[in-house]
Amino acid sequence: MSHTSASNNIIFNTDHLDTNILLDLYKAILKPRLIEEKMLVLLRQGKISKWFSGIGQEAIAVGVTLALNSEEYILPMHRNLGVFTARNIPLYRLFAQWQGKASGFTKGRDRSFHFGTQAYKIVGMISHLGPQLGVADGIALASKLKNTNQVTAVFTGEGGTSEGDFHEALNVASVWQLPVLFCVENNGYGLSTPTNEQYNCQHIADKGIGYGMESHIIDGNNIVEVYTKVSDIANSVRNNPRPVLLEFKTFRMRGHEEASGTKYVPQELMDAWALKDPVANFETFLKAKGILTEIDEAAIKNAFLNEINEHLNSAFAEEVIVPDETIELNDVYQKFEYQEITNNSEAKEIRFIDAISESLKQSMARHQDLILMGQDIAEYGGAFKITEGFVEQFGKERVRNTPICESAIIEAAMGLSIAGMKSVVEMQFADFVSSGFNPVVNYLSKSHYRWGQNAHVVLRMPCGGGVAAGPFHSQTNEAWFTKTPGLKVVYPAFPYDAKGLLNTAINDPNPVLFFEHKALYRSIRQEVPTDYYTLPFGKASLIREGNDVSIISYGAAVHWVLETLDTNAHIQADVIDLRTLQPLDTETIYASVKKTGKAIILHEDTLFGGIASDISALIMEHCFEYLDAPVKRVGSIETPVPFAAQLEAQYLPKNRFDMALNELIKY
Ligand SMILES: Cc1ncc(C[n+]2csc(CCOP(=O)(O)OP(=O)(O)O)c2C)c(N)n1
Repeated sequence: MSHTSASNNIIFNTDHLDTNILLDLYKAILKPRLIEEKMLVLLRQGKISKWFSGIGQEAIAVGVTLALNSEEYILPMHRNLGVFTARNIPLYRLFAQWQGKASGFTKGRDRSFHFGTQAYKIVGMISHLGPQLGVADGIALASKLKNTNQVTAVFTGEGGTSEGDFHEALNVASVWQLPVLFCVENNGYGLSTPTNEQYNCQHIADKGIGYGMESHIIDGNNIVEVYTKVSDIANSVRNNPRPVLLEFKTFRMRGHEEASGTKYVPQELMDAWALKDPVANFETFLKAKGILTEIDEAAIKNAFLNEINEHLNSAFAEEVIVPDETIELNDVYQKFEYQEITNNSEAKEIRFIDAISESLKQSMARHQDLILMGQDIAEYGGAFKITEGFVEQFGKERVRNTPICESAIIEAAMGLSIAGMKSVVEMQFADFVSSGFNPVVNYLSKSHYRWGQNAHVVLRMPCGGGVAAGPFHSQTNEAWFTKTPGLKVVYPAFPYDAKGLLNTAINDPNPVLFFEHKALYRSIRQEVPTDYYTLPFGKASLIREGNDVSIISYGAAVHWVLETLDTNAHIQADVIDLRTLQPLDTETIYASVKKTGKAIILHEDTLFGGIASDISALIMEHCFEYLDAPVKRVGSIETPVPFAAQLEAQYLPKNRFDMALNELIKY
């Protein structure tokens, strides 16, 4: 039976679909519409807060979701209620989520569609829109590496395609031939911005050619077209993994969110698109074909309305969350049962850089699901040659050269974690993490707290000055991250610590920023066990003991402390090498300060807002009665890191430390 028919403005070609599928599509597209209509009433009654309407766009979310298998991940956006309903999430959980109740998905910690759920293979957005696209790359990479023959679908509006994340994610997906369906819902406006102020080409699908990527334009108001075309494309991608760019033409029939209105949208545009309503047109079509009777329609709608009301009642009846600080704090990080691994293997004197390399190599051998990613890390061995020879040993699938796409690669690392794998990402220089800053501080750091999803990712950060490399290859930017709950920050000073702590970082399921000072790479040597071992986070090392003063430091600055003490034999100091900054070993600091009565903190970072400020404040708060002098901080001067050697020497605190220490001793 051929069902090609025009209904108002939409042609439904149902040649290959039987009646049951058509009715399933109808029910699936109707449900989010009925829920939204109810939400709009509740909004007017002041019973819910913000609402981002997807009315008029339901065919896309629903059609794409039904075209995928339930085991395949979908990464929806703020207008994609249809993804959630088509995956059959119990409605009370959605309602509870929107009301900030405990049986939602984020325990009241995030709003609207900002959540994911592994049970339904849905990964919700963060507000920044674009990062979803790179996360999809990571999930797809995992499925490609595991040969699961699955596709991943990710959504964005046309506004979101202007973000760098879009470009990076499509580029990476194409270079790596990842099975991702990039679904662009082109609904005419990004908040109030029309498409001609958003991009300057005819169709977003045209951009596919620039990425070497197949693309299609699909009528986003036609549920049959969306479902059949996406089903065909998804099948083809499962057999032949590759990314595909899909542009769905549609229209946003309501305001960006309900409070923002639609005054800036010409009425004739609204009227024209109202004629293309995806639900009403499909309903009319099905009735005209005798597939849907009036009686069936009433029964279906009644059943949905009853379900909505029943589930709403239980969400409204649920108690509000009673805040408990301990519960909140305990959910920031995934629990990590640290396993102490020691060995009696022979020790060899190696350089700092060799210790990092050994750790990576032994961890790669230990964890088959560990992937290394970074610019030039494969055959070339990385900017510092740390991964030289790794490709021969572990293959190019696991030792991955990346395009210069810090955001997309960090997002892809998040995606790998969602798909149950782990990764180490090498920043070529720690300075360049700023190009991937958003996913670190907003995606990786907050996911566990928001919806219980860990980010099993280590970012390796070759950092620091003293190498005459100027403002963009010398920074020590740990304070950008110690400020952000959800991240761990490790900063070793010695080869032994570097190896053991990097091994632990790779075992830890939380996001870890691992700082490696470049000036230490080839200058610091130490006896290090040749076999694999771990060291715990949050344990400083007391590398010298004395009663005069507590010197607290980390990274290259620890070596400046030791050099200074070598020329000041009259000073007997406790020297505390923090080793990890988050978690911070405050116990060791307090015990030492209570013993010596004096504390000085030296770090390479500039002082204002650096971690020395916090350590100083903590000492004041916890050890005030024991102090014989004000706590001293010594750091770099408040300028960018200068290039010329004599300027850099003035910038760095190394030469000022001696005087500051002696002043404190004399106080
Ligand atoms: C990085 C970032 N910039 C700005 C915003 C504010 N904002 C939220 S949604 C939106 C419009 C998005 O337009 P589009 O991607 O076309 O999706 P639509 O809302 O039309 O579905 C804007 C500007 C944001 N959330 N994140």
